[in-house]
Amino acid sequence: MLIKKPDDIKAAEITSKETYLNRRQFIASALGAGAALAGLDLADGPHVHALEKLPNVKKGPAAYNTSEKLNSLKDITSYNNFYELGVEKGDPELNAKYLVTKPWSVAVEGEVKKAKTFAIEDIMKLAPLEERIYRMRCVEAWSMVIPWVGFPLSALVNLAEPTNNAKFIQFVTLVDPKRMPGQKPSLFGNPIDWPYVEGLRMDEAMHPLTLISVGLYGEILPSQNGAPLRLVVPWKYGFKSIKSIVKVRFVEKQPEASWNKMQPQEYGFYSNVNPEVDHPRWTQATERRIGEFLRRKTLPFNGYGEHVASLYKGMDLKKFY
Ligand SMILES: Nc1nc2c(c(=O)[nH]1)N[C@H]1C(S)=C(S)[C@@H](COP(=O)(O)O)O[C@H]1N2
Ligand SMILES: [Mo]
Repeated sequence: MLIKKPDDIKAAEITSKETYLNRRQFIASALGAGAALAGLDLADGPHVHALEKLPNVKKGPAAYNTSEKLNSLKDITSYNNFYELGVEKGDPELNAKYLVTKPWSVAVEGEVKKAKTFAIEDIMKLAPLEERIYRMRCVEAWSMVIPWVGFPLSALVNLAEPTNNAKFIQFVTLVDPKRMPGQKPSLFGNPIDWPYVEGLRMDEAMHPLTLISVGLYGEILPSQNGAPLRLVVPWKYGFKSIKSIVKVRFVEKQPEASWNKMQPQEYGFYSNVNPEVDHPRWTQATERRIGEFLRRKTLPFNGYGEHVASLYKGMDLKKFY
């Protein structure tokens, strides 16, 4: 059986994340040193970004933009998962200032006819920027509505001219402990085997809902949200939407993806939002929209089923979770 119920899980199988957090909290409170021990800069206070407005952003297709109430900029930039900037939800905002994103380049490589390294400035001009208002659903059962700015990943793929061998794309995040203090060697061990990597099947990558995002709320992407560019795949759990990308690698075989590699029985490669497949340790049938009190029902494919369900026709989504 692939999906285990909570009582089937042995202590040894509890995620590295949970062990890491418990150990960290234990040591921190035992020594009374708090976050300083983890090398995080809590004393400094949140970093206020001098964000830059993005010019010429057009509205995305109405069929894709949800009309649900947006989460506030504050919610979107202060409650984050970004382990490179720390493992607590508030850490990425506090450590955002370290993530300097100029200069930045992205290598497009592997099974393509036009391998090329792009400067971020050129990526920004690769395709017209659109506002895409998407529901985002984290595997930890919280969700937000975010007005992304970006362009379909397909624009980058088409430019690269994949060969017939290109069946998947792997994405790779920056490794640089100076700019990503969560990557510094620590007493508590590593929450993730850096770099953070993720992958999509080629048809998922080409789907018009799949974005390269370079901004939100009309401005350049704040560091804590994955500056200067990140993936956005709204029908999948949030961890597929990899941040601060430096490499886009076209490959023949299903590539490694960080959470899937660490805990394959908890996190599948596909990771489509599915209220019928519970996480072994909690339900995925409901979720908490950040800013709301009552839980909502989680929708299949996070509500994007009419657009994406056909990609998985004939696949057993309980097996390929
Ligand atoms: N490189 C990298 N990308 C990442 C993560 C991470 O830790 N490192 N966390 C993921 C998870 S679990 C989620 S839910 C989303 C959160 O994106 P947001 O903070 O912009 O809402 O980013 C994803 N991308
Ligand atoms: Mo997540």
